This record gives sequence, structure tokens and C-alpha cells, in this order.
Amino acid sequence: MGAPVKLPGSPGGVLDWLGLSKDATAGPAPDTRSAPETQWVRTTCGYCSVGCGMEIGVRDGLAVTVRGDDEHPVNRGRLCPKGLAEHRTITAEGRLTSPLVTDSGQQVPATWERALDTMLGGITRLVDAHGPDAVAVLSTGQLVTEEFYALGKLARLGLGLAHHDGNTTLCMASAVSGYKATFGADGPPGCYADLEEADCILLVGANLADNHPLLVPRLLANPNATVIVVDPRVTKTAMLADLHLAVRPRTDITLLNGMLKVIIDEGLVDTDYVAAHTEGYDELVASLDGFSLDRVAAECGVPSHDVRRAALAFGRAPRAMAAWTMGVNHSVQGTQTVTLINSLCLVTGNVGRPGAAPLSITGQCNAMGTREAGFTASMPGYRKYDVADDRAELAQLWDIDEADLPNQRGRAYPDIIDGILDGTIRGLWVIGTNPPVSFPNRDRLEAALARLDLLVVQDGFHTPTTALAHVVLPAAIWGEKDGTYTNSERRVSRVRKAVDPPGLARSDFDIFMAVAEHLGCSKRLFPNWETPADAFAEWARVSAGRPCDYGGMSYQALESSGGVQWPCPAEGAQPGGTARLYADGVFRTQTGRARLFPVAPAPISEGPSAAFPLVLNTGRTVEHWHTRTKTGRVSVLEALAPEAWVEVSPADARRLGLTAGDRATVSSSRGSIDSVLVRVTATIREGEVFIPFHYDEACVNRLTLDEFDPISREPNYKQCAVRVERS
Ligand SMILES: Nc1nc2c(c(=O)[nH]1)N[C@H]1C(S)=C(S)[C@@H](COP(=O)(O)OP(=O)(O)OC[C@H]3O[C@@H](n4cnc5c(=O)[nH]c(N)nc54)[C@H](O)[C@@H]3O)O[C@H]1N2
Ligand SMILES: Nc1nc2c(c(=O)[nH]1)N[C@H]1C(S)=C(S)[C@@H](COP(=O)(O)OP(=O)(O)OC[C@H]3O[C@@H](n4cnc5c(=O)[nH]c(N)nc54)[C@H](O)[C@@H]3O)O[C@H]1N2
Ligand code: SF4
Ligand SMILES: [Mo]
Repeated sequence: MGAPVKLPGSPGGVLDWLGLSKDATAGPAPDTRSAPETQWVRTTCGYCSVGCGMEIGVRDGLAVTVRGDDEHPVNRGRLCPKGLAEHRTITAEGRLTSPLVTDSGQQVPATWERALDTMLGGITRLVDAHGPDAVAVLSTGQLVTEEFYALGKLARLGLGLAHHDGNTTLCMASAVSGYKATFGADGPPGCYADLEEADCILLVGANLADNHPLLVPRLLANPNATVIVVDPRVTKTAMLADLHLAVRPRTDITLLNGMLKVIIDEGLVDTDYVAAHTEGYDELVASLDGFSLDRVAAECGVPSHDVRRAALAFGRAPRAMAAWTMGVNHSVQGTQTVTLINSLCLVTGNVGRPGAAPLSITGQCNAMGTREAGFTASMPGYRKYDVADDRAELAQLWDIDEADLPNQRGRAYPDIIDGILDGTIRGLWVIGTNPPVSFPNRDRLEAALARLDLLVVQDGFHTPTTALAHVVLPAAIWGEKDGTYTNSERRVSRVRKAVDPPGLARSDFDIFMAVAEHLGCSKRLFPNWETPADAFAEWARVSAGRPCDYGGMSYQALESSGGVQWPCPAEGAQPGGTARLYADGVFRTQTGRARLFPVAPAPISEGPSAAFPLVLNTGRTVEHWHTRTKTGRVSVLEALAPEAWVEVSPADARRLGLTAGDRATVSSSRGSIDSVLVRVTATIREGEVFIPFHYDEACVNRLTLDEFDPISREPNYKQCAVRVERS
């Protein structure tokens, strides 16, 4: 791309335009950095998976400000608007300060003793009467890894529950399944430095400028790269690209097949790499027969010369990377699309070299941690439930009988919801997620939650989910607890406590330890554990020799370096860990070769109809975090984006008689939302509309389709059919 653009009204250029600054006190506010009594606590941002290094300024026991960590290898001092206001979440209104139990239909404050009695009494009764299927745990990507590691053991071995999954299935599950299919194991192969070193960067369904803002400076640091953005909307990220392919919804597979065909026809395949390191090439080539440029252009709705240009740029680049996020994963074909992105990189020999890799950009601050250490889709350390060696090794490390390990994963999130609806699951422990706002088809989800005999919710704030709970457990949040997060480039960083949690709130770690104590399984599962550091020490041992090897990491090493990338074995590790996976071209499949898969596109199951003629796309904006339990309470962010809106193309607006600023009702066959602010904008194509999913008050998940990828079980959040009318 060309020299960094200066956008109108932003004297500092793109970074100012994107609101990326260095500290929370910039501008007219007094510079508290010089106030002698301010203590600075080095930590990692608790919002997105970029994993920015920052410091919390503490005075008189209060978190009063934050600033970017100039030394940090990820963000080099800058923070985005959410990071810059993060200290404000700690003292925001709406924090939970006491356990609550339901007494004659009313939630009332209770002691921890009483809350744990009610919770564990309830769980034990359900499991005794109906077996380990009767209660499920739904967790998150926003705890520290030490907590995930503890929770997995507690849920599967302590409580003995069959089903434990989390909101990461709504998010990264398709990337995980796609990596496993192609490479034989999970783990993002590339790293952020690749953004600076690549000659061509393909971004598929990833709006970095809003959602991973501090990756944009990394991209802008590489003005010679050709940046290609594939997104149906003209996002801020698309505005930064050399080439924007505004594909029709969910036509990515067709586009990628078309690009692969051009690459093959033009002789741009790295035949040596393909011969030495892959399998399935002939089947892949055969599957591309029908994908002529004309067909691809017609189906994707983009000019054929742009498809060709993208393919040539990627195919000819000495170093090319392909990164993606939810425009890919949020689809019933998510896993398959991920394998095709991997194939594009493999066929062109772009794996394991600087600037040359596939890279899933993760969502939550520690979605990676639960993939590594959680006990959900796999056992800790990516050990498989059905592999004898994995079982034997884990049992030995934990000093337990191998027969005590479960022999299969539990239900995935949407299948837990189905289990509640059919009466199999009667109790649910929800930790750090807010399903009524975030799960597709809210009516059906709420019907499920209403059926539960026992709903326990553990959160830092009052939320739409805590409002439904029989037992509420108040949790400490970011800034109030210790541990580690892993970011999108496998970088493990320290998260540190700056202040005490309010009232009776406790860290999730302490809550899990208290539950274990109450159950009487502490000695068996958590021998001599007192703090997260004890969990980390055990986890470093348990992960040794695994793909996510922490063997050579210590809290001290993480603190001094701004993070270490796994694998980092105890012996022979590079300082800072391993920047890229698969540099040797040896993969974790049976044959050691990566697998290429043919993929056929499937039509959207709920295409536009007479009653619902528009395709609804959903996603995010930079100011807000998910269901707004945090950012909705930070006035500087809330003021920037106080309510939901619907983006409508000028042509549709004309046809519907809508003008900017009108209020609209948006309906699907599942539900409707009222009084949504209309934005008429040419950034969206005729026939499509976009609504952010952050707003409980105008919850777009009342409209979305509860249809899931058959392999990863991830929801198809990005396309369903709706109607828009003036309210
Ligand atoms: N500000 C902010 N940042 C966040 C978050 C947040 O809530 N707020 N959440 C974090 C989390 S958990 C996640 S998972 C990430 C998500 O990060 P992103 O994936 O960047 O976020 P989305 O806005 O959900 O979707 C990205 C883009 O996919 C596009 N898209 C829709 N349909 C298609 C399609 O068919 N094909 C293609 N190619 N693109 C399509 C949308 O138009 C949208 O611009 O963000 C993380 N960062
Ligand atoms: N339509 C549509 N729906 C979507 C998406 C979309 O693009 N479109 N995106 C999906 C994706 S990718 C994701 S990741 C999900 C996210 O969906 P959710 O997980 O429901 O969203 P959050 O608001 O992040 O919920 C996290 C909860 O944890 C609480 N919390 C924060 N810190 C802590 C802590 O330390 N301990 C505890 N116990 N609680 C804490 C917060 O207060 C909050 O209530 O939404 C999904 N839903
Ligand atoms: S880019 Fe992500 S990690 Fe960095 S400050 Fe913003 S929200 Fe935090
Ligand atoms: Mo996510």
C-alpha cells in the first residue's frame, strides 16, 4: 500500500483518526504520570486478543489511569479507546459486590458460605438424581489461563460433569477445527511481525481498524505490502486497503477457489513445497475446474479483474500472509473456509517463514488460554480424549487413575442449549459470558434458560444473565487479579492485580478454590495451590512437550520481556519463545504432511425472500465490547456509541422511504427489534444491512439464525434474512 494516508480532519493521520493514543491522560486533563504518589502496575489489556502491554496507575488504592507500555513488543506504547478507558471499568456502576441467592423469587445478598451451599447442594442433587449429564458449565475466553486450567479440572474431575464448553465456540471454534484439519493441531502459525514483513496481506472477514486496532500500526509500518481486504462492507479496514473485494455474503469459498485456480493456471504454485510437505493436491486441483473467473466474479459480485489481481498479488508475492476473523468463522462453512485459507498459503509455500503464514486473529483477551489449558474440546495441552498415550501421560502427571479421565468431550455450547430444551440438562453454571445478548435466536435461548432447575452465574457485573440466576457469584475483573493471557500470536503475557475487588467479590481463581474446598476435592486436584502462580507452575509442567509448551516460561521471564510465544520448551527455547510454527514444514498429522481439502460452496440457507428481502450482517464497533457490560458503563465510550443502528444502502433507503436519523423496526422470522437508528450509507451494498450486536436494548440476536457449523458448532451470525420498516 502507499504512504500512510492523512485523512481529513485528523492532523495526525490514520492513527489519530483511529483514536490510537499513548495514555489516558493525554489532552487537557492533568498528566498524572508526574504525580509522585502514582504506582504503576505493568499488565496486559483485558479486552481484545491483540494483547497490548499497559500500565495501570494506582493512587490511594484506586486505579486512576492507564498508559501504554512503550517497551511492549505488541503495541509499543499505544492503546485504543477501550484500552485507554479500561481503568474506568473497575469502578463502574453495576459491579457485583456480594453473592446473591434467590429467596421466595427475589435475589437477596448472601454470605459466600450460603451461596456455595445453595449452588453445590443443587448441583449434587441434580447429578445424584440424573447423572453427570444433568449439569453443564459454560465459560468464556476472558479469564486468566490459570483459572481455565483450574476450572477444567474442577468441572470434569471434581464435580464430575460431562459438559463443559464456552463462548469461544461462538468465536474461534472454526479456526481451531480448520487448523486441526489442515495441520493436525490447533495453533496460529504466524505472528504480528508478519504484518510488517509480508509483501502481500490478505485480510478475510477481519475489520482490524475497529476490532484489533493496535494491529493497524503494525500494518501501516509496512507501506510496501499490497493489502487486500475481503469484506462485504467498506469498513475502515477496507479504506486502508490497496484492493477491497466487497464480496456478496458468504461467497468467500467461491472467491478462494477462484484465486487458487488463477494461481495454478498461472504457474504460481510452489511445487517443491507442495510435493515435500502436503497431501491432497490433485484432489484440490480437480475441485477447481468449474471456478472460472467469470463464474467467481458473478457469484461474488466483484469484478473479475479484481479477483485476478488479488490472486496474482498473493501468488507472486515472495512472502504472503492470510489473516482472518469472524467474517470467516461465523458461518456454517467456517471450518471449511479456514482449511481453504490454509490451502492458499500451503500451495504458494507461505507457511513458517517471516511474512508468510496463515493467521487467525483471535477475539477475546484469552480465548487462546482456554484452547490450551481448558478441558473442553480437548484435554489440557491439546491432549486428545481418545489417544491412549495422551491419557496415560496426563493421568501420570496428575497422579490419578487413567480411568478417572473422561473419554470424550462434552457437548458443545449449542448442543448444551439443545440439551436444556429437551430436559437432559437441568443445571447450568455460567462464568464470564452473557448468553441472552450474545447467543443467536434469543427467544429460544431464553426459553432454555427458563427451563433450568438451577442457574448459577459468576460475573463481575449485573447483567441480563445474572438477572435470571438462582445463585450469583461476584467475580473480580481485570485489574483485580493475577495470571496470564495468551494473545493471537501465541504470546503469553502477565496480567496483574492493581487493586482489590469491591465488597465480597473474589477472583475466579479464588472462587474455584473455594468450590473445591467445599466439595472436599482440593487435596486431590489442587495440591498445595494457594495462588495463580501455583497453578501456573503445574500448568508449565503439564504443557511440557505439547504444542503449547510453557516448560521454559516463568512469571519473571514473562514480566521482563513483555511476553513469550509458545512453544517455549525448558531446553533449547529461543529467548521470547517461538515466533512462527512449522518453519521445518513438518506438521502434526499422521504423515507429517499438511492436508489440502477441496471445498464446495453452499448457498446461504436463509436467503432473501419476499417477506424478508434483506441479508442481515452483524458485528462490532471500536467503542464497545460485546454485550457492553463493561464499555456501556464507561461514559466516554458510551457517549460515542450510545445506541444500536442499522446501516442501509442509499438504494434500499429510497425504496423503503427511509432517511438518515429515522427509526426502523427490523424483523426476521424469529423476532424483531424496534426503534433502531437508521444510517444511510454507501459503505453497504444494496440488499444488505448491518447492525452491531452490542445492545441488549435492541438485541440483534433476536433476529439471528441459530444454525451452526457441523464440525466446529460455531453459529452462522453473519447472514440471515430480515425486513426493515419505518417504526
Ligand atoms: N471494539 C471491539 N473489538 C473487539 C471485540 C468487540 O466486541 N469490540 N470483540 C473481540 C472478539 S471476541 C472478536 S471475535 C473479534 C472479531 O473481530 P472481527 O471479525 O473483525 O469483527 P466482526 O465485526 O464481527 O466481523 C468482521 C467483518 O466480517 C464481515 N463479514 C460479514 N459477512 C462476511 C462474509 O460473508 N465474508 C467476509 N469475508 N466478511 C464478512 C463484516 O462485515 C465485518 O466487517 O473482535 C475482538 N475485538
Ligand atoms: N449477532 C452476533 N452475535 C455474536 C457475535 C457477532 O459477531 N454477532 N459475536 C460472538 C462472539 S465472537 C463472541 S466472543 C461472543 C461474546 O459474547 P459474551 O461472552 O456473551 O460477551 P461479553 O459481553 O464479553 O460477556 C462476558 C461477560 O463476562 C463478564 N466478565 C468480565 N470479566 C470477567 C472476569 O474476570 N470474571 C468473570 N467471572 N466475569 C467477567 C462481563 O461482565 C460479561 O458479562 O458474542 C458472540 N455473539
Ligand atoms: S487493541 Fe485490543 S488489546 Fe490493545 S488496547 Fe485496544 S482492546 Fe486493548
Ligand atoms: Mo469472539
